[in-house]
Order: sequence, then C-alpha cells, then structure tokens
Amino acid sequence: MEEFILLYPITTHSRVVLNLDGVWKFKVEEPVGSITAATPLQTTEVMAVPASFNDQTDNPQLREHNGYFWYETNFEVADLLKTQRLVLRFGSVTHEAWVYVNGTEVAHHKGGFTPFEAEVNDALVDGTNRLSVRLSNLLDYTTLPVGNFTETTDDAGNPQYSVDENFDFYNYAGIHRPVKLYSTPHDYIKDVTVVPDIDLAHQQATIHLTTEVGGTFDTVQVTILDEQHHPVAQGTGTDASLTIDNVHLWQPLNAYLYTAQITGLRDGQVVDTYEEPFGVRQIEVTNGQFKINGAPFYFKGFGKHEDTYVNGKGLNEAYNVLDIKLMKSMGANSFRTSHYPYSDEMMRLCDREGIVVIDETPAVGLMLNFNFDIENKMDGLNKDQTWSTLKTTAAHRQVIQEMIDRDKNHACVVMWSISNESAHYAPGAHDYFAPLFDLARQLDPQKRPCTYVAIMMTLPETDRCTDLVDVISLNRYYGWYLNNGDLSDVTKTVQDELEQWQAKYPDKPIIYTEYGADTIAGVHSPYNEPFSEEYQVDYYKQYSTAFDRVPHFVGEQVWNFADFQTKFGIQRVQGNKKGLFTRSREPKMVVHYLSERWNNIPNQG
Ligand code: BDP
Repeated sequence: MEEFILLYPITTHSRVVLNLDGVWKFKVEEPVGSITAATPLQTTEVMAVPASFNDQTDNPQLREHNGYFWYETNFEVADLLKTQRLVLRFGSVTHEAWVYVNGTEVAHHKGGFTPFEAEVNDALVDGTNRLSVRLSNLLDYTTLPVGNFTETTDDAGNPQYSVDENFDFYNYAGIHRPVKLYSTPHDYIKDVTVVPDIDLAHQQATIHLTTEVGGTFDTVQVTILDEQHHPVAQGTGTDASLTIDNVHLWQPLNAYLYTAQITGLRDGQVVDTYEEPFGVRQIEVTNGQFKINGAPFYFKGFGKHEDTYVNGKGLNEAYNVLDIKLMKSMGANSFRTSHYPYSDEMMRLCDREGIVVIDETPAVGLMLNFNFDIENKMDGLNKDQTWSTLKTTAAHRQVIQEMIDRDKNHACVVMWSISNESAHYAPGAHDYFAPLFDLARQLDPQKRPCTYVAIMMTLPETDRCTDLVDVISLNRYYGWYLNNGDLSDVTKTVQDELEQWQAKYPDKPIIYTEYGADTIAGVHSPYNEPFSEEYQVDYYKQYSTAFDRVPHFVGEQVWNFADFQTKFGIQRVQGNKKGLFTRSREPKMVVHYLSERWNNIPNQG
C-alpha cells in the first residue's frame, strides 16, 4: 500500500518552512476541460487560501457549483534554499486535487481532509514559479464522504454535475488548510513514531522511538526534552527505547508535553534535526470502563464541525482557540472530530491544552435508506442494499491509513472512530467493516481503542457489528426526530436502551456521541416548544437523568458544539441549529445548565 507519512513541517536548525497562503487567482473550469496548467490562469477572480471558496462570493451560482476549479499563485525560492530538498505540502484540499508547478504535475490526491506533499526540486525554475491547483468538489458512491452524484449534459453537450450530500453539513470546498514549501537536507528524517510504555506504580515510562530515514546517516541521536527543554533521556539508533523517571503524565485538561528531538549525523556533523512533541499517557478499556492513566475517564463534550463564517471549513485558528476556551469553561474535556480528521493545527492545540479527542475518518453517508421508524421497518433494514451498492472500500482504507499515519503520535487522540452513522444494521455490514477495524488496529502503533458511531436504527436487536468495537458509541434523537415535542418518555427510553446494550456487551463501555435538539437562539416558550431554548434545556436534562443511572455509561458528547452550515432543507434554517452556541459562539441557555452539570462531574475517578 502507498505510504502517507507526513511529519508536520517545522523550522529547525536544518529546515525552513515558507508559507504560500494568501490571496490566489481563482476560476471555475467551465466547460469542463477548458483549462490546463500549460499557461497562466486567465482570470480576475481571487480567493483567500486557506478557506472554502463558497462563502467568499456573493454569486449563488459560484457558491453552489459542482465540478472543477482552478487556483493559482506565484512564488520564488531564495537561492540559499536551492541546494536543499524542497517539498510542497497541502494541509488539505477538498475533495480532490491535481497540483502543477510551472505546468508539470507534481501531485494528485483524493480525499479532502488529510495532507499530501510532493518533492518539487525538479519542477522549479530560477525566478518566478507558477503553482496551479485544479480541484474537484464532486462526491459519489466511491468517495468519502458519500455523495449522490448525477451527470447530465447542457445544450452544447458539456457535462454538468450535481452532488446531493448524503450527510448533514455543507459541502464546502477549496484549499482548506495551509500550503507550505519546506526544505530538508537530502538525507532527512522522514517519520518518527512515539510509543510510550508506562509503569504507573513506579512513575516511570519507556519511550519507544522509531525513526524512518530518507537517505542515510551514520548515526541517529534521540533526546527527550522536558517542558523546560532540558534533556531527560538520550539514546541512539532508529529504534531507541529511552526511560523517563519521575515521569509527568499527560492528563486530560492537564497536559504535559515532552519533545522527542531526533538528529541525523554524518562524520560527526549534524545533517537534519526534527522535534516531535508527545505526551505520556495510557489508555485502557476494561470491564465497561474507559481508563486514562489507570483512572476511569468520563467524556464530557461535543461533536463538532470545522465550520465558521466566511472561512467555511478553512482553518480558522482564532476560532479553534476560542472553542477550546469555551469548552474548558463549561467543564468539558473532549470532542469528536465529526465527521472527518481536523487540521494538524487543531490536533497540536488539543495536545497542548489537554483536550481528549475521538479522531474520526470522513466515512459519513454510508447509509442509503434512512428511516428511524424501526419497529415498522425491521423488514426494510434486512433488505437494505447499502453494502452491495456503495464502492467505498478503497477510499475507506486510504482514509484510515492517512489519519493514523498523521495522528499516531498525538496524546490527545484516545480513540479512532471508523465511521459515523453507517448502515451497521444492513446485510453485508460486518463483512465491510471487519477488515477496516483490523487495518486500524494493525496500523496504530499505540493500539488505541476503535469505535464506530451508531445511528438510531442500530439497536441492540438490529446491529450487526458491535463485536468489532471497543466502545459502543450512540447517536440518539429521542424527543427530537422521534416524538418531537414530547420529552415525557425520553429518560425511560434512553435508560432502557442503555441497559440493554450493557447487558448484551458487559465489557464494553458506552458513550453518547450525539444527542440534541435544534434551537433557534432567542426563541423562548412558556410551553417548552421545540426550537425554543427552554426545550433544549429540558431535552438535555431528561438524558442526563438516564445517563447517571447506568454504570457502564462513560461519556456524553452533545450534538453540536455550535450551529453549523448545511445544505438547504426544510429542517434547516440557514443550517443546523443544534449548537449549544450559535455559529458566532454566543451561548444559548443550555450552556448554563450543562456547565453546572459538567463542572460537577469529575473527569476521572
Ligand atoms: C446525525 C448526524 C449528524 C447530523 C445530526 C442532525 O450524525 O451529522 O447533523 O444527525 O441531524 O444523524 O442534527
């Protein structure tokens, strides 16, 4: 299988990072096939990078266009860097990208939420270089996320595409994450894998550090630095095991980060240096509990989206910083990267802030028939054709590999979510998922637990795949999509179902990864009507009561942290309004209720 090893680009003694973000030229490829990278892009349109293009325009046709788009910028490389290995890296381009330097294709990548890179020395010229990106926002039954795709032709015979998202967020597209040109020496550190092995009783950790080298060194030196940048352990070799005494653990909301400093030498001279931050923490799932560093952990937090005004799904670091502060002040400790891997920058921030992350693939929309009315549709579930229709296996294997390769060293990541709301109840589901769980478990050097997030039709009696998961993760909308407006039975329904899961799988902890009610900020009701802030508060109270009664229930992540943009639909008023915060992060009433609850639930113990 292809390798996707991508160290985050940093400047060190031997490496330089250049930022190519900014305002780029932009053009829609209409008709399809009318633009190539052979000549400079003819356009007056511009778009900021990184960001989605969709909300950077007041033109509705452009915002909603499905097909191909071109971005272009120019850059020069300082002479002093030209002797180095030069790598062009995209944090993500959504969903498919073809990258050209001076008209030569240097990279192609499919999958909108993971980085890719290419060595570009051979494509560079002296003077100005032209960097062109052709991207596609098309989604179909082979891609993740899954889109319902149609192709027609216009009167002139040109192809026209339409994509109906098979998921509930807006199909933002563009160059979403930073574009960097970085240098390394020609012999360089290619990848670093950090696996901490902890002896809690003796406050000691052995850190297994594996270094992959591009080219050759005489020696590889590895040093572990503490937070004051003092060395605490040293060794040599591409497979080193170093011991840290009196180890500082990475704890939820109380992070401690060491740095692994890797140095490649030849003839006693330093050739390349790289620094990888890491935390020392232990994850264990046992007897219906999720343990971090030996103590039972309770997830309090959110399903989120990368979604902000104007930037769309583009990196917005100010919002990332604010979101984590808002989470912490609520007493939350965690979130899920619903429904795709988030930016490198967010993962690094969570490491530093002690935020616990469930890291999810972009496998969303793997469900072709949607019907919550289970009692009457059992027969329908058994005839569901999802797994004989979809062709997503190759994409699914690729995203698992890319996500784990990129995020394997992050202390914040405590569990992998292999998919969100797939047809786990349908024939063929187990055959589809079993090899994917095997792959994730084989690839993860830290052997984290794996889960999938189960839709409402996936009940103890309908589910076909729970044997594959370490933790049962449920999305439930009793009192919202079922019995909307009536909360009287919610506590009992939630508790009964949780108890059934617990009885059927006594070793597996259970968490809620979604539950929520659309709430328009500012709408109030003396009658607890749906969409009012009062209804949202009451909704969460009913669930909390049930949660507190089930011993193996180990976490609550609400849907959603903030209101977010979706496609148009009669249930969506400028997007999904299940946020605890508005899209601009103003709190709804429920924030006060959950802050009080969460600040009183210990994170551990
Ligand atoms: C669940 C999905 C999530 C949706 C949510 C909702 O996992 O993406 O946004 O429901 O409808 O089905 O609000």
